[in-house]
Amino acid sequence: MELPQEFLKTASRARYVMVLTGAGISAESGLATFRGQDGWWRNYHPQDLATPQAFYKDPRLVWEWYQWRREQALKAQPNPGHLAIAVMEKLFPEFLLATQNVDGLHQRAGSLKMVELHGNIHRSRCFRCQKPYPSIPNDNQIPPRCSCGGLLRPDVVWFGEELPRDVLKQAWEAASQAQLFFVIGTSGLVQPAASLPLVARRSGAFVIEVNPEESSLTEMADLSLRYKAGEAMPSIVRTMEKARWRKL
Ligand code: BJW
Ligand code: ZN
Repeated sequence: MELPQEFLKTASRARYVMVLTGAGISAESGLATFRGQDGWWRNYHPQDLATPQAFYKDPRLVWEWYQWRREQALKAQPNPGHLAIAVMEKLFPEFLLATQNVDGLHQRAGSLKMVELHGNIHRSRCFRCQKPYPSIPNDNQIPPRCSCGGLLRPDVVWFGEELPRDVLKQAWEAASQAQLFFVIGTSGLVQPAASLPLVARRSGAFVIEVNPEESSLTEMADLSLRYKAGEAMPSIVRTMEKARWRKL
């Protein structure tokens, strides 16, 4: 893959690097995306599954959807895209991965410098008192119950809900400092995550997109690579590593 000189030069000198990922990075691990041909929102309405109102109306349906996805995520393996990002964090003094994914695959690939913007499917919390549960309790009831009697919900961020404040603050700060910003496998339609590359671009970052399809962020990116993440990322990371040795 030919990478332009301007990108290589930025990559060879950058101190601050940020990566935003979306469902597309886990597609090659066999997990469905949201939008697009085989995406969840092809057959389901987001408002029936990914809102607090949906859970209030039919907690069992929502819980079972997440239960199924939890099982799929546990069966899945991190792919070369996840693994390359875990390597990338070692190349730069300041690095942050902000993922919109809830599947836990980045952590399993070894990423440490990361935040989860939309929570994590493997944790739960009480819908009534907000008590956090670091895992999914073994309970015969669907959904399981909190010690207060309330229903447990997955610890994810649904439409209309605020993202965890500390997480968003950290991501916003990293975006405004980034010199190089990767947008990988996201349609860039969901806010506020989709604003992070714009914040970075406004502060002078070089923005590079990796996505086999055009996205709503394509237009603002300095470079768009029409590849699958698992195909492109290992070679991009290797090239950046060499460029840093040589210090172009
Ligand atoms: C590949 C590939 C391969 C395929 N390699 N690529 C401003 C304007 C308009 C609306 C809003 C606004 N601000 C807020 C809103 C409302 C709303 C919103 O953004 N709506 C828009 C959709 C219109 N946002 C919110 O409600 C957010 N909350 C909020 O703003 O709160 C404000 C508030 C403040 C104070 C008090 C209270 C509230 C919350 C958003 C939460 C999103 N939640 C979900 C579910 C999470 C849990 C779960 O997983 O079930 O997050 S929805 C879903 O979309 C999920 C994803 O993280 C998110 C983004 O999707 P993503 O990752 O981009 O996936 P896809 O499928 O869209 O794209 C996949 C891409 O991969 C495609 O481009 C493919 O081509 C590509 N691809 N294979 C690389 N191999
Ligand atoms: Zn409770």
